Amino acid sequence: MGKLTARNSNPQQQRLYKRIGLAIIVLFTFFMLYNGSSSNGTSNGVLKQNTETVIDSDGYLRNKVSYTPYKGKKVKATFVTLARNSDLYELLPAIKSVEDRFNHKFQYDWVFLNDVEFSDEFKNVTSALISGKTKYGVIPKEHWSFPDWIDQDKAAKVREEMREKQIIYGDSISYRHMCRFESGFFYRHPLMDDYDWYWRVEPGVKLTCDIDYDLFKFMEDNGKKYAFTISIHEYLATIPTLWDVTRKFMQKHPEYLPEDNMLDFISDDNGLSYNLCHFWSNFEVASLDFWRGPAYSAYFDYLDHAGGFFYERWGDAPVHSIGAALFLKRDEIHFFGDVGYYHPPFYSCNIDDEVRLANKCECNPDLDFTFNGYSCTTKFFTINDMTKPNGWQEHVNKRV
Ligand SMILES: Nc1nc2c(ncn2[C@@H]2O[C@H](COP(=O)(O)OP(=O)(O)OP(=O)(O)O)[C@@H](O)[C@H]2O)c(=O)[nH]1
Ligand SMILES: *[C@@H]1O[C@H](CO)[C@@H](O)[C@H](O)[C@H]1NC(C)=O
Ligand SMILES: [Mg+2]
Repeated sequence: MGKLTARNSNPQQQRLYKRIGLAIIVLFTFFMLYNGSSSNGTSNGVLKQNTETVIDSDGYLRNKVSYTPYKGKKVKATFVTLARNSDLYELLPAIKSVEDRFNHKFQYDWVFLNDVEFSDEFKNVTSALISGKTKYGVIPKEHWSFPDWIDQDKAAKVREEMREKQIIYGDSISYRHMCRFESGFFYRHPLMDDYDWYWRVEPGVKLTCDIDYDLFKFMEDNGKKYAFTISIHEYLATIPTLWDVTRKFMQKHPEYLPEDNMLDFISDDNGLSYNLCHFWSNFEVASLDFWRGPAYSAYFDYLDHAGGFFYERWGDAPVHSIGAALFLKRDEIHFFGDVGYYHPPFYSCNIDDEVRLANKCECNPDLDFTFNGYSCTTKFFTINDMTKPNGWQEHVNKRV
């Protein structure tokens, strides 16, 4: 009897009890540390990865990756990808890099949109990689077709001329529907109604650095509405009258332009002409409510009726960029210089060694496009009084 209490046990047993006590304390401490680090989601060393079978939004049972649930505060945000079924195997590495570098820590949803039904294979395979909920939507016909005010013969003639001039995608009908959809409709799709923020992802892109903080929450917490990684000059041949139409809109609706807008990013002569600078819209983290708001809605409508999506080849990148530069306040536009990003053929790769090593980047800083002469991000730094990193001049003439 009495043998099980420390008081009247022998020294050997007392040592054993001490060890058990110590082990309990160590285990408890470890448990608390584990909980602490997983609740801010930034310590991926302790994230548990499993697969689970879930009933997806279309009622199918699917295998899905699942991680230790993120317990920090999230915002209403989603990834969004417009894609064809045939884009699947170019898209998967892009999704995987976004999941591995960012999303497995935060587990945001992913919306897929297509002008036709996604295949079962597309849904099965993408779902298996994505840590958040996956949703698949078909685009309504009105958002992917010629509006009735467009003269189809005139549009066909333009495509033929552009084919002869070898203007990239100049002869394509589907590319025009895509640009019009991305300009004015993706944020109105019913599947996007659940969200305030989106991050656009395209086939063939890659994240080349770890992102250990929540980019969406950063936007909300810092009053940002539009963020980019790469900017560039547009081909003038695709948008000959876009600026004329934009100027007419500005004259009609001066009330939509805030005092402290970023006109100086898109015009070097106070609005007389467009300098062709635009944010490369294949990467965007932005506010859906900005596009849904009165200023941009009226602007898109005005452009759509002018017909340039079909009579020229207006891209969603210059359209979004002009909208953001005119209707947002200067400090609502953000450059994510710490997000390593690649869309063929350009990289955004921070030239500061410290940033790249801290974020475990895999990109070659020699290939960074940010300060290349054909980029507009140098201008973005200058007009916003931002300090350029040491060595930026060496990149101006680098081949990319
Ligand atoms: N559903 C659907 N998606 C499309 C279609 N055309 C393009 N997309 C998608 O729209 C986005 C932009 O198309 P891209 O072909 O990448 O256009 P881009 O980035 O200007 O050109 P690239 O340099 O070829 O990448 C991608 O996410 C495509 O998957 C289409 O006809 N149908
Ligand atoms: C997709 O998954 C469903 C449900 O698990 C399965 O029935 C179907 O055969 C799969 N289809 C393809 C093409 O992989
Ligand atoms: Mg692309």
